Amino acid sequence: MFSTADTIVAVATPPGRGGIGIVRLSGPDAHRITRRLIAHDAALEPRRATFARVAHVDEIIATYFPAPHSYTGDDVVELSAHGSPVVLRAIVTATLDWGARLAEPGEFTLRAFLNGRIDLPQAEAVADLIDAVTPLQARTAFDQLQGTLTGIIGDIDRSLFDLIARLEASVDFPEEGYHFLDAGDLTNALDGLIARADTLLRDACRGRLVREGLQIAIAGRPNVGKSSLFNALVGAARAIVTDVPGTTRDLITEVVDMDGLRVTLVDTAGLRDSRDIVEAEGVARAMQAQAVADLTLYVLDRSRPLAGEVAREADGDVHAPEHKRVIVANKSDLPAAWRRPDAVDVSATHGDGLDMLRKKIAEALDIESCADRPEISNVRHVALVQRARRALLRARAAAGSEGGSLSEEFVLADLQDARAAFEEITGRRAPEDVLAHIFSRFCVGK
Ligand SMILES: Nc1nc2c(ncn2[C@@H]2O[C@H](COP(=O)(O)OP(=O)(O)OP(=O)(O)O)[C@@H](O)[C@H]2O)c(=O)[nH]1
Ligand SMILES: [Mg+2]
Repeated sequence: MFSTADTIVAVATPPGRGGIGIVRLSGPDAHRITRRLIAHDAALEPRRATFARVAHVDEIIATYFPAPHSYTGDDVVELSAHGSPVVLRAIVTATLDWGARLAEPGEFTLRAFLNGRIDLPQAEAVADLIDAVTPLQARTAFDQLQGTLTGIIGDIDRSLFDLIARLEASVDFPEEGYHFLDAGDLTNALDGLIARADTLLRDACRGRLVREGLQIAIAGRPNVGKSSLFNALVGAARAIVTDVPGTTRDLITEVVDMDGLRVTLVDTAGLRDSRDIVEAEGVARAMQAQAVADLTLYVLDRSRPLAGEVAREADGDVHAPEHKRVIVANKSDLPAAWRRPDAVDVSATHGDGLDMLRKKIAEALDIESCADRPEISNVRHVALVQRARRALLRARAAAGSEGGSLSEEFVLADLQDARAAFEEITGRRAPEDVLAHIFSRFCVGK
C-alpha cells in the first residue's frame, strides 16, 4: 500500500498568497525532474540555494537535499518561488509532466517514517506542532518531536526485552528452574514496569488537556450579555450583539489561548421558552453545548432584579451537579440590583473583571496543574499504554501464582502482549490501517 519508489510533489506552504511559496519534491527522480524543470545542465550542489528560472513561470531558488540527509530520507528538492497559487500550481503541473506524482496528505512525513528518519510519535508530533494553537501545545509537541516519549518507551521496551529473554531461557532449560531469573526478581521487575506505566498514565489526563484543549460554553437568559462577553474574551466583535433578546440563535465558536491551554469558547442562544422554531432550535443547541462543555460560564444581568427561577438555574443543573460552572454577574458598570458572593462581577462592554474571570476559569479547570509539559498527550498512546499495563498486571498475577512452568508460559505471553503495545506506540509494529489513519490527519504537502 505504501510505496517510496516514485517521486511525489506538493505545495508545502499554506494556500493563499505570500512572499514565498514552496514546492517540495521527494523521491528518486526529484533531482532529475528539477534539472529538467529549470533547464540546468550541471548537478545541483547539495544543500546550496541555486538561483534558477522556470521558463515562462517564475524565478526560483532550488535547494537539493540528497538522501538520506533530508526530511523524508529520500532525495528532496525544495523550490522556493513567489507565493502565488497560480505560479505554484504551474510549477507543480510542470513536475507532473516530468514524471512526479501528486503527494497524498501527510505523505512526506509518512516517507520520513518509512525510511526510518523518525518514529511514529515524532511523525504525530509534526502534525501536533503544525496544529498547535498555544505555546504550551507547541512545546509539548516539540518535546515529542525531540523524542522524549520515544526515549521513555524505548527504556521500558529494553527492560521488557531483557525480562522476556531471561524468562524464555528458563522455559527452554527447565531443569535449571528459575536460574536465569528467580521469582522475586521477576515480580520486582514487573512491579517496576507497572509503576512506570502508571506514571505515564497519570501524566496523560493533563496531556490530553494540553493537546486537545477544552470547551467552555457561555450560557444564560436572553440579553444578559453572553455574546458581549464572548466577544470580550475572544478580543474581536465576532458575535452579533443587540439589545433585542434572542439575538443569538446558532452556536458560535472561537478558539482562544487561556493560560497556555487551547480553549474553544461557545456562545449560545439565550435560554427561554420560545414559540419561534428557529429560536427553540437555538435553545436546544445551547443545552447540548452546555452538556458537552468542560465548563459553563453562566451569565446573569446584575443590573436587573433576579427572578427566583433564574437564580435556581444559576445554581446548577440538578441532573448534572458535577458539571463545572462559573457564575458571571455582567453589566457591573450599571448600578447593581443584587449581589451574589459566588459570582464574578464583570462588565463585558467595559472589560472590567475579565482578568478575575480568567483566573476563576483557570481555577475551576485546574489549569495550573497543566503548566508542566506532559510526556504523553495523545489518546492513541494512552490507549496503548493502558493495554500494556493490563498485560503487565496479568503477567504479575501469573508470576505470583504457583503454576510452575505453565505460569511461566502465561507470563511470557502477557509480556509479549505488553511489548507489542509499546511497539505500536513507536511504530516498530504498527499495522497499515493505523498508519493510514495517523497520516490522513495531515494536510497535503506535510
Ligand atoms: N451596560 C452594559 N451593557 C451590556 C453589557 N454587556 C452587554 N450589554 C448590552 O446588553 C445587550 C445584550 O447583549 P448581548 O451580548 O447581545 O446579550 P446576549 O446574552 O448574547 O443576548 P441573546 O443573544 O439575545 O441571548 C446589548 O445591548 C449589549 O450592549 C455590559 O457589560 N454593560
Ligand atoms: Mg447573544
